Amino acid sequence: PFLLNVLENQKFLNGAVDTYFIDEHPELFMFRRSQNRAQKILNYLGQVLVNGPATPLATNIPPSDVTPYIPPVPLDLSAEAIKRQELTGENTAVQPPRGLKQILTEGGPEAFVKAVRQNKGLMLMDTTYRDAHQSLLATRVRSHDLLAVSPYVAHNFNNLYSLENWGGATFDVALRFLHECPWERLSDMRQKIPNIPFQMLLRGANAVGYTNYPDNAVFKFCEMAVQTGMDIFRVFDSLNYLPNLILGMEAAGKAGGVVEAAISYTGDVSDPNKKKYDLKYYLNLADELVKAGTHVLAIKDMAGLLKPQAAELLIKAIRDKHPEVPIHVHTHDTSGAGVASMLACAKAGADVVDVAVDSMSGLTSQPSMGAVVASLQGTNLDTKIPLAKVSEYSAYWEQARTLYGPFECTATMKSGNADVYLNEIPGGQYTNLQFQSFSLGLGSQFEEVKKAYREANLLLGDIIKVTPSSKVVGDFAQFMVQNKLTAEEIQARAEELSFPKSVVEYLQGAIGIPHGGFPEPLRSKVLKNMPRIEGRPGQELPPLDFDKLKAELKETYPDVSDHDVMSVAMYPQVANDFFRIRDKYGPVKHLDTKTFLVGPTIGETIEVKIERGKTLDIRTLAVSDEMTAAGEREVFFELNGQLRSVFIRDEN
Ligand code: 3PY
Ligand code: ZN
Repeated sequence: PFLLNVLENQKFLNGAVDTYFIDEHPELFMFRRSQNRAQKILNYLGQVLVNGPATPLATNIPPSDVTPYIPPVPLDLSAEAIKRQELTGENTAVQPPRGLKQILTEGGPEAFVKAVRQNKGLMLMDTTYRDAHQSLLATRVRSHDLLAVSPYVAHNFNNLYSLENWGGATFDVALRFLHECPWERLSDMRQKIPNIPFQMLLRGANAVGYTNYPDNAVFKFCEMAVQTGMDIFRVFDSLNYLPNLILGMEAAGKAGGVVEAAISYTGDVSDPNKKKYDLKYYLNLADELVKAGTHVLAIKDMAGLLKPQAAELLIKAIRDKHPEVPIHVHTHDTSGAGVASMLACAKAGADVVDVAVDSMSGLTSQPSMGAVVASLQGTNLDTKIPLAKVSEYSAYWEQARTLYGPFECTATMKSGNADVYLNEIPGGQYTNLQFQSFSLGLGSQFEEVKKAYREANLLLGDIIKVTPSSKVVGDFAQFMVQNKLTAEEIQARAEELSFPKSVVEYLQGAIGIPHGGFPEPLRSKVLKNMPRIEGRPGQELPPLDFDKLKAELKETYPDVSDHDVMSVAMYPQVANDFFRIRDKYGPVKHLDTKTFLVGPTIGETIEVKIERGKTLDIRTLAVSDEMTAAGEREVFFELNGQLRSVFIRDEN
């Protein structure tokens, strides 16, 4: 077994030991070699210095030079803690106050649900760690910056219903662009935040990907997520297709998680002219999800279409019908009406609403935490979260956000826009489409794409639009704009046009069956004799053989973990690329964000804390002008005072 030294032994670090423990565990004072991690990090820095960013940057806004101020937490000043501090060189904080996580651990989902229903004020989920940066910063926020403020969150936001910090696009982006392991992120956050329930977004049968996985993969994924620290699973399906939803719910429930089945919201329940998604449709879906055993019912307003009067109507109706079930509402602030809508939800009987900390809120992100907290202060819905703490937390993110200039949506997005009620584009996709149009140098194209998005949606029969069905509509819209095709032309020429792959697969039934069925005659014209999938797409897939997959991976990566195997199950190519980068460059997640993105500057000294008590001081000295015969440049560093150099192939 792996023996833990003083820097790693949790029992020791928590102070739950006496002098006998130290005498009986000599390994506490054994230290392994640093496994060449320092050399690998130097290779990474050299690579970025010689060849430029190792992850694509999206805007020309550079990352700032700021070191965000981390608000402090109360320290443990007991004699044992001080002794520990002398040994490890690190302070220990006092235990953060109790939160709903403890109730969940002690009494399971039933006790959790009861506590949420009995709570008098409005509860909040903080999306800052997931949806907020997925919507504003292309999901690029790194573990480094999430973990830095995590102790503060644990100590000051123990009243939260949950912290949304995993799932959605974060899994893919962590591996693909941030070169860090999403599982490590989860367990690191858990260590720092032991008292607030963690929440993730699970794309039903699509787990954290864009396609269907074999059922056993979804089940095992949820099981591992719970083992690694996840608590609440918001399960949705991009078409509200029940068989897909129920599969995700079963997987989350069997894993021991809190099941939060989500109804994806579109249209406008308060508009009598919009008949396809009316109150009856949503109430019926709510009944089905409650019947299927959901612990919590979520309304997932991914595009921010739930206006205050619609919110009141919908939430009241569900509240009356299901008095026992907590209601949790998610929205995006794209139009600017988010705060008003969430207040309306709270008044109509919702237990929990989603907010992002002020400096990470608004636009296509969630409504502002501070605005909701302040609006309810002194009322019977008071959140009991101190506004001053929200502001301190916000100040951290205001600074940390400047590190992500290369991914800032505000490079193009300057304000909210109520045209979302017309085009119904989900928050994250809205930012992406705007960005794509502007990067083609065609700002005006965004207006066309938004109009085409609306038409494409209608051509497909007015569907629910969220990952991955939103991609189908988005691809269709871009196809229309690029080929200058109107809706009438599409209908007339459907047999001869070559449609985007995602549209064809959607019509084949690859992601499920939409409410009201597929559009005819469009479907028949497009598919002709192509095969059609009947029923739940994933049910035909053979189970994934995890043992075999692990054995295969071990041939190339002898140290591969079960987490790694699951990453491969979700994203085969992306995960393999990540393993290669990890082998070559080591734990780059420990680099500060500016250095990770654009590398150090010559003459600069950076600190890289690669584990508790082990810090590398790296000073970048020079990059040689000369190239070797092999086409390499030598990059010189001072590592903890010693001269070191690496040879990097010049790829320019
Ligand atoms: C995701 O699937 O990542 C979403 O955020 C959908 O709203
Ligand atoms: Zn969202």
